[in-house]
Amino acid sequence: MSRLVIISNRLPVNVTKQDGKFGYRDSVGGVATGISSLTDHGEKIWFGWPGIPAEALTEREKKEASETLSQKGCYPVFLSTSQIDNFYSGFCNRTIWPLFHYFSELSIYDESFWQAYKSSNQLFCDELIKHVSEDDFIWVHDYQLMLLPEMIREKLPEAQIGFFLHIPFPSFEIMRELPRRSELLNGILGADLIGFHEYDYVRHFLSSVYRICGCEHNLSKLQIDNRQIRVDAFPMGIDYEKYASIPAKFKNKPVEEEKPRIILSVDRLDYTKGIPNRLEAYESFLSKYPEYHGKVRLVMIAVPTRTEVEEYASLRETIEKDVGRINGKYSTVDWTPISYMFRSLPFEELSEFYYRGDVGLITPLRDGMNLVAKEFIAAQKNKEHQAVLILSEMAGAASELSESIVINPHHKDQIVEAIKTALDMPQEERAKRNKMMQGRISRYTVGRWATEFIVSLKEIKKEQGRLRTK
Ligand code: ADQ
Repeated sequence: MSRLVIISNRLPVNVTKQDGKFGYRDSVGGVATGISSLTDHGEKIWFGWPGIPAEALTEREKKEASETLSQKGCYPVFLSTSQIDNFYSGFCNRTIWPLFHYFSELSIYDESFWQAYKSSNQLFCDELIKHVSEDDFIWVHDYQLMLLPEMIREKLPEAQIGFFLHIPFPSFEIMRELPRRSELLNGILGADLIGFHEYDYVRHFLSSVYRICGCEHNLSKLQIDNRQIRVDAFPMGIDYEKYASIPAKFKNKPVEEEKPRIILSVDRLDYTKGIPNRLEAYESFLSKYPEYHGKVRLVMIAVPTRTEVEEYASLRETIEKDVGRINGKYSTVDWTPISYMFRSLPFEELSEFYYRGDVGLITPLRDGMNLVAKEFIAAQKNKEHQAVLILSEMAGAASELSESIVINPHHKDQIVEAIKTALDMPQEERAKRNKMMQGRISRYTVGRWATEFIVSLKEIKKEQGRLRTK
């Protein structure tokens, strides 16, 4: 019986070691939730880095951790400290991440980063090959593993391989800047099914493949060496019920209109998320509409991320200075205009903020999808006082959440007016807009996303079988 094999940079289990003792903590992100709802596709196994540097473990300890993890269907790929620095913090987060989000001025190309990227992808491949066969369905995730589909194909020519990119795929004009562009594209083209969140990313990918590798496409199909490849959009959803059922938990707490009303923002502290732009617009709003002083509060929750990369540390400083300046300028004894939290919140706390928010302010400069926007809208289900979502057109989610107030994050005055419009929007209008968006995101959940991807991968296998027997 074929199995479903997932490969991502991180395993859904985090391994820690303290005083010689191992700890295993599940970190169930969106992908793991989607995969867990795939009940009809046989056994599922997962490959990824368990979050601990290889040097922290002896050979015996690695064996012990591997045995424990394999009971959870997880197979660890142990990355060394140098691979974590040059592969993960280097090529992944200082070369690819900024470039694919259109921050080309921040993208650094360093030959040692590239070598580490290749050798790390090879390490994932070597681990995988020990455990899988050509009967399995292999699903590779994200920008850290773009060379992997081709590497697996070399070892298992008949394997069914899917690849999904969670970040934007940039236009050819950006992609052409990358010194290793053709190696990366050929790496991805080792897959049979290539998925993106949005049609725009599909279009960009096909155009780069044509202009850089010379491969023509027919709609969403490509033919390489007698192998047909499908490229398509699979917009990732959320576990809708988990967020839609939030209000039940707060039933006993009277949630009349909050005083002051809450403008909520939640993201990783990343330069792609447009946090300084958001603060600048909020400051401008306070200056233009003084009648809202004391009546609104921006609650900004930023999760620490990639703190070892310089740009993230300096961004944090900028944000903290901005928050301090705005609070210094406008605070009174009874009112602080911004509450800023620099930490990750457990689901219970995060959901309380989603529930209490009056306006969701999500302003990324680029974002593959942005699941926070969908979670916020789902959390409005069954709530008496509906909130309004303000969403950047640069987030993949904007095409499914078109009833939100869609803004250009570079247009400060537009954000200012959007905040005013959101605060003044009548209840019926809020409810009408949210209902339409909830309808859409409740149908296209993360479970459906995973199912459609895997079913498409299986269809391609059948199709290829037919082509071969013709
Ligand atoms: P991210 O850039 O991390 O993901 P996003 O999709 O918005 O962006 O968030 C992922 C998850 O993080 C959400 O489920 C959210 O609840 C959680 N989260 C955010 N802030 C939190 C906090 N303070 N505390 C606890 N949890 C928090 C990347 C891409 C996105 C794409 C996803 C999925 O950059 O564009 O949507 O992958 O493909």
